Amino acid sequence: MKLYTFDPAPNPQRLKMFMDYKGIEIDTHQVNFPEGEQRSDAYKAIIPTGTVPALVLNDGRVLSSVFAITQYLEAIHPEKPLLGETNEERAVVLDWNHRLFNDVFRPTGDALRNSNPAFAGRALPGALDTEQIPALAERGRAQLTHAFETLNNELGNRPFVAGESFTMADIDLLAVIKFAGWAAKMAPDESHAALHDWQARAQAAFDEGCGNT
Ligand SMILES: N[C@@H](CCC(=O)N[C@@H](CS)C(=O)NCC(=O)O)C(=O)O
Repeated sequence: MKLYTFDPAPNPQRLKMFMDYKGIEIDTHQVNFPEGEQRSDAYKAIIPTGTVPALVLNDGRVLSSVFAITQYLEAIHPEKPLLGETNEERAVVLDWNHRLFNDVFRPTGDALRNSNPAFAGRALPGALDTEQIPALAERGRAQLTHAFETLNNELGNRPFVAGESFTMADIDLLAVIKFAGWAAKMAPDESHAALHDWQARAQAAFDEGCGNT
């Protein structure tokens, strides 16, 4: 099994936090993003999507999404579960993974990649080169504003994103708030008290789980 990743990028961050919390170590190649290694023919011959993270299984099959990689790793390392323990919890965590990816991660990526000159000609992650569409950056920012508002309303009534326990849904939200901070220069403001309280609680639970306290 071999992991291809670039730890500072946002989706790799989600996976790194999952692995750090659970104490999982894997033979890893850090893809050289600054030099565009993910866009090279050699990389795409191994990982056709040209994205990170990607996990090559022992039988040669490739997993190219954090969703699938975390499902697989949780199945073979069930200790310190992060994806829920009952059928209902697993479904709720999966629902949050999907929602946070579509409604918060992707809009943040849109805001960055459709406005920053560094992404001119490659406004989408991966192998398809596309031009920037400035209106998508605006739409991404509007989606982020809406997401902070709705998350703040929802997180006032329970300790963690998916309920009573710290899960991958909390890791996803911690990671995307960090991503939005540098990529879109947007963060929860003083009106988002519940979101701030949750953030402190979730960060403490993460640090404790990693053994950093
Ligand atoms: N669906 C993938 C998304 C992977 C993705 O978009 N990765 C970005 C880094 S966060 C990437 O590889 N970008 C390549 C590029 O910008 O060239 C997942 O769930 O992990």
